[in-house]
Amino acid sequence: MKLTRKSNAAPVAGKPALGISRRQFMKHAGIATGGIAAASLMGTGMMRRVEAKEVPHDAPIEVKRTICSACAVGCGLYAEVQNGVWTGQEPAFDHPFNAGGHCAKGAALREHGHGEKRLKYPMKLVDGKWKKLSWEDAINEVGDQMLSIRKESGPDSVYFMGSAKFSNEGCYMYRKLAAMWGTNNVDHSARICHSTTVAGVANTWGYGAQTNSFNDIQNANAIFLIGANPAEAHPVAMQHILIAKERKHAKIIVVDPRFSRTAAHSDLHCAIRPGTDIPFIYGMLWHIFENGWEDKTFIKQRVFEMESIRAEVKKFPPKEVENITGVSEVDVYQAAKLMADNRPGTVIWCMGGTQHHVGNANTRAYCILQLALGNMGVSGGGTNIFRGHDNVQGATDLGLLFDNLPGYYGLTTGAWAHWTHVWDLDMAWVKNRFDQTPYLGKDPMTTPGIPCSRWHDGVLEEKSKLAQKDNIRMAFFWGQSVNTETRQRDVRDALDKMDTVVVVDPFPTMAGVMHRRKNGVYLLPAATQFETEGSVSNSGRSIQWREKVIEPLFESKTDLEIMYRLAQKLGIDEQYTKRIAKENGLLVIEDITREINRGMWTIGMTGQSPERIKLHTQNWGTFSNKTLEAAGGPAKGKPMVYLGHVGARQKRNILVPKFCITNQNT
Ligand SMILES: Nc1nc2c(c(=O)[nH]1)N[C@H]1C(S)=C(S)[C@@H](COP(=O)(O)OP(=O)(O)OC[C@H]3O[C@@H](n4cnc5c(=O)[nH]c(N)nc54)[C@H](O)[C@@H]3O)O[C@H]1N2
Ligand SMILES: Nc1nc2c(c(=O)[nH]1)N[C@H]1C(S)=C(S)[C@@H](COP(=O)(O)OP(=O)(O)OC[C@H]3O[C@@H](n4cnc5c(=O)[nH]c(N)nc54)[C@H](O)[C@@H]3O)O[C@H]1N2
Ligand code: SF4
Ligand SMILES: [Mo]
Repeated sequence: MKLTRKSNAAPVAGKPALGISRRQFMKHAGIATGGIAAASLMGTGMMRRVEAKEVPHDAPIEVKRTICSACAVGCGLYAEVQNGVWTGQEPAFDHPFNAGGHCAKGAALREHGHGEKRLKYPMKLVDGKWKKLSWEDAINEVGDQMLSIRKESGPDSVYFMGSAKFSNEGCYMYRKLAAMWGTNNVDHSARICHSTTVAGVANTWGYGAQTNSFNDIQNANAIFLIGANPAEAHPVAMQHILIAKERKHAKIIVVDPRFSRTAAHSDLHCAIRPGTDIPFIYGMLWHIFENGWEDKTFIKQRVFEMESIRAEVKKFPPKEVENITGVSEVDVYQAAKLMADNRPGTVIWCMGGTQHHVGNANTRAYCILQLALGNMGVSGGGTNIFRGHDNVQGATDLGLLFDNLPGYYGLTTGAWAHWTHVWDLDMAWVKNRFDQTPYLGKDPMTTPGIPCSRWHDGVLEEKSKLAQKDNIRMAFFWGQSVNTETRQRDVRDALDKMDTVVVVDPFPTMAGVMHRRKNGVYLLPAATQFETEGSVSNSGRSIQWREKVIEPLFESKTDLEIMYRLAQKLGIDEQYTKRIAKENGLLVIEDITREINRGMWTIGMTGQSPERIKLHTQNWGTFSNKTLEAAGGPAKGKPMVYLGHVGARQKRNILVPKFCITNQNT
């Protein structure tokens, strides 16, 4: 059946179009490269012929292994492709994380491959109207605009908003692109998500990441969730929590102002007043110390400064805690006792803990609770911080941040020298890419850029107050939108004021439309991660490979291709890709993974070769759902590829904290 139509009306649900229902249309046809008319952004004059690919019923099914992109659990799924069209999907029954489970978000993944709302080709806003343009013109115009702003205002006047939706390779190359353009004005959504955790936990454990794996939660006897609602936000992680409840009778304590869907599964729900997490934790510690429930041996052997905490906790007796948090003495006591009686216990937090002006301190308080109970460095214990986007762990690890280079190397001259060496470049060349004049006494290359939560201040603030030559005049919104930020009026004013706005996204996001501009907005269609391949790090630090499911839809291009084309236009492609091979004019993704491995010594991301990651992905079924260790097959005896300190506990992917000073495990 060949489907071709001229009408601009999309088939309506349930109503026959072309003699078939929309459901049949989607099921049997799918949409392939070439385009379907979009009823969304384009005027009717811009509608194009629909060219849906023919998929006979008996077309052979090719099965691709990919990873859900909707949250950081990293569930595996089998994508079914017929004749180049993504026609079906199954949750992977043999995947060690999800074991055939999927949530509603994961079940809807194939939507990415339908293309109904996708951006189809490069467009720009001209006198209030969207105009189609070729990729060549788009790259030329955007690049020329960058170069002219660079000449007048310096490299810091271009902002690189990046994405936790990129693959590891995409994150790394985006950070590198900003570095080689000569700016630290690059960031992504971790800033408004878990950056408080990353800093707080790095202060405590040495590396800001979830310490154990999702699967290891099955080994916990107590599960303490504070400011997290995985029943809705990380549903497959909730499965591991419920397994612990069912098999081990693990006690579940939920500390949340709301009676959430997660709280509905709890043994104890403490409805604290929002923002009172620290007094609540100190209230628990008060009972722990008062009753001698702390792990004295653990503290003696492995914890510094618990005496200072003990002194501080004295200021939080039950009446005071009830007064601040609104939770009764009985409930706070009960929370402490359940954790003390059911060790090892794990502590889980998410946005209810991080999105506060004291978010950093919140995360440190949660860690202190675990140190007092001796719940660290053990299976079933740990601080299990559920990250948000599918690759927010990877994006953070790979330094897609305004104050870091990949691997948390910071921005010192030594850190730059390290990465310049990895890139096989001359340090003077990289340094020269940056503005040469110090601003407010600071050297631009070693000065943190502007965070993604405040990029608009870089546009609107008086320029004499900025540690850069001029205001931000142009920004890329590359896989991160602006509706997710606070201070929306400032965001809109900033979008209005800039010379140029460039959205690089599979969808025409809010950044493309919430301004009041008539000109100077570009929409560049990015392919999703299902139209390319690469590695992705889940919240538990496991690294997996996504196979390419389908070719980029419509005229979209992969993030890496767009970055490479831009680098070519800017005349920095040779340096940008010096150690990376090219095939058919595109970067060899595995070479990027190899380059990452050459530089990431700090967090042990040095043995994660593309071959090893692919091997593990090809053999999901051999890894245990409980320990993540392969029971047989080519990876027999090995844990699933993951990041972090290597120690005796590596089989269950447990990060052995630096804070613990014994040499027992490391
Ligand atoms: N369906 C869906 N799933 C998602 C996402 C999505 O957009 N949709 N986004 C993903 C991302 S990026 C993230 S970061 C995660 C977020 O995942 P979660 O953080 O688990 O979800 P939230 O609903 O943001 O917040 C969790 C809980 O914090 C509580 N809370 C609010 N204030 C406080 C407080 O002061 N103290 C305490 N203790 N609790 C408080 C709220 O009542 C809420 O129940 O979800 C991921 N999964
Ligand atoms: N009011 C409110 N604001 C919030 C939050 C909240 O709970 N409430 N949560 C905060 C949190 S925790 C977070 S993490 C942030 C999230 O902030 P954002 O990251 O801005 O959130 P998303 O809307 O998921 O944006 C991701 C974008 O990436 C695009 N995308 C998907 N795949 C790809 C790809 O392969 N390539 C490219 N180039 N783009 C891709 C998507 O189309 C989408 O536009 O929001 C924060 N802001
Ligand atoms: S839990 Fe997360 S990764 Fe798993 S299917 Fe749901 S959204 Fe996807
Ligand atoms: Mo997030």
